[in-house]
Amino acid sequence: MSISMPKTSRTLTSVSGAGRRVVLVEESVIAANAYSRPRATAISFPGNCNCSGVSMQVFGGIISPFVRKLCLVLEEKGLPYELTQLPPHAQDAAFRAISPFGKIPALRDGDYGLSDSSAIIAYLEARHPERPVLPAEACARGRAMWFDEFADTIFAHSGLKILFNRFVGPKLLKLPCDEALAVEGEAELPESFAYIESVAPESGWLLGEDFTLADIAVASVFRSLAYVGITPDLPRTAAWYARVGERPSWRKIAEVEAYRPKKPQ
Ligand SMILES: N[C@@H](CCC(=O)N[C@@H](CS)C(=O)NCC(=O)O)C(=O)O
Repeated sequence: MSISMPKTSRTLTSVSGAGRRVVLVEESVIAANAYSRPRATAISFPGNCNCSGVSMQVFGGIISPFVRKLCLVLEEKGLPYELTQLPPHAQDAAFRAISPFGKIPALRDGDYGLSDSSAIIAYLEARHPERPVLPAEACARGRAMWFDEFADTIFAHSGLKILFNRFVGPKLLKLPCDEALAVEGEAELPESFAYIESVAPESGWLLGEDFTLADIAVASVFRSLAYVGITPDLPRTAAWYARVGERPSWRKIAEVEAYRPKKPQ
């Protein structure tokens, strides 16, 4: 998919939001931007740890399941970061320097940069092993990676055909929509839904007692599908997804997702 590039301008703005500090450090005037709201967006999150200052910067719009997945991992780990919402292929130099193919998300950590949500999460897990999102035990670790891979390359692969062609393209980018592709995605999704229902636990999480990347990756795709009116309706899946929704990390990201900057006067 190719996306035409926005023109951007930058200003420094501070706002307060929902009982916690939200700092808008950059305004990007982005015409019909699928991945950021117009006039959004770099938002700093103090994190739950005692770290002061923000060193990590995430690039990408939160509507993307891959960007949301990464932000949820950062929240679960209590790491402070700044989210700069921009679309794939944005010309922002800092972003392009670390995302060679223009894909979102990308992460900058000091002078280190990386793209691809799974690669970034592997890096974060190695660098910040406290509050793990990947199990240490070999079989469980393999299963976690399987769910991440399933979520990204099977579930999201089908879901994004619908999201792009029924929401992002026509509503945000004003691009013509490929309805045939959306229909194809719709036809593919039930197989993923049936699989998720077959593995969704009656209680707890996909890998047992610990909430892991497996839950984050799969739930994040469902959240993106909500933009096109698709919600989990199979019973075990719906109950598991509701439990995910209770996580403080999920609630925080939901706030970000609901956040609308005030229009300039
Ligand atoms: N496997 C990658 C997928 C990233 C990805 O495809 N992101 C989409 C946005 S949801 C994108 O950047 N698309 C633009 C493109 O494929 O050129 C990850 O997990 O980060």
